[in-house]
Amino acid sequence: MPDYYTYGELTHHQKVQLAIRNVLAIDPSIRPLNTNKKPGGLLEFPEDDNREVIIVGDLHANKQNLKAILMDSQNLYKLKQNKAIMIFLGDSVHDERVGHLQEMDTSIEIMDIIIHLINDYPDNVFYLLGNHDTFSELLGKSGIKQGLAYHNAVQETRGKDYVNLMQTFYNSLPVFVIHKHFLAVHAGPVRGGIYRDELIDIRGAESGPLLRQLTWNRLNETRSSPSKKEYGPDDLDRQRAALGCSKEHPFIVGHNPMWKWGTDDSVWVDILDSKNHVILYSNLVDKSTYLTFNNSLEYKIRHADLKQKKQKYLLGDM
Ligand SMILES: [Mn+2]
Repeated sequence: MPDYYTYGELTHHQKVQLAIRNVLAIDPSIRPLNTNKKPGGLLEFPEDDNREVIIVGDLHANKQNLKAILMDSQNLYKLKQNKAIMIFLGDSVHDERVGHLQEMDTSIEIMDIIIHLINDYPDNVFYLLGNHDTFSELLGKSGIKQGLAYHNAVQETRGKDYVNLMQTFYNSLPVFVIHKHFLAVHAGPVRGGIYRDELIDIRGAESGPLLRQLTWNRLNETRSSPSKKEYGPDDLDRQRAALGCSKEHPFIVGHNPMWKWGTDDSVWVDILDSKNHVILYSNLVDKSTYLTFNNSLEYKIRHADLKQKKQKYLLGDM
């Protein structure tokens, strides 16, 4: 990497290398080191951190929504001024719309934008690992192996080394957020809850099943005894209690859209008897939904304007 450069001069490889370095260099007071002295799975923002928080749900390759959120309410400017942080709940790749499951170019493009954001604002932009953030051939939908298709597309466009760098990037990501005003994770709590140290050590030798639960669990919809892969309102409360949080502490997740229960939006508040629980998706074509916390336990559900014209000028080549 040259000493002096403009971002556009870097190669794609250098950009993702820089992002890995930035993610691993998050201040250990916010990202505590695990038992192997490596950056752990937990982001824990200090009590005196009063910056606004912008939370983006699963984008599933919808870069228009991401750009609209950056432009909405001066959000990009607030990141620049260190007045806000942005937390992605994971699963930014893989267009999930019927008829688009095979398209992977948009996944590559949206990760380029997120990597750019992390590199421009490493103290303000945080990306949590989602279950789609992988090249695993085990990941699929409707018979299409999305992980493998993404792997092949990235390899074809950027080469094998770049695939390895992206895998390193995904392996470097934090998984869970503790903030004085909310908790956040991609999918949901571990059944029964786990402790702070376990969240920090989430990539430890014995932690695979816990990491899997945090990135795959779904809210139990049958209201019968939940399976190991499903959480219920009790699990949300136990997870809060294990972290010393009250039952009022909002618990924000993505992963598990609930359109079959109704709504033309992509946010579900306290659904199925859950309390102080939000499921957020940000991938709709006609709505760009996101959340903000402004120094209280009360969040705002926001919709970014999808018709604004200033994007090109302010976002440049993002
Ligand atoms: Mn997911």
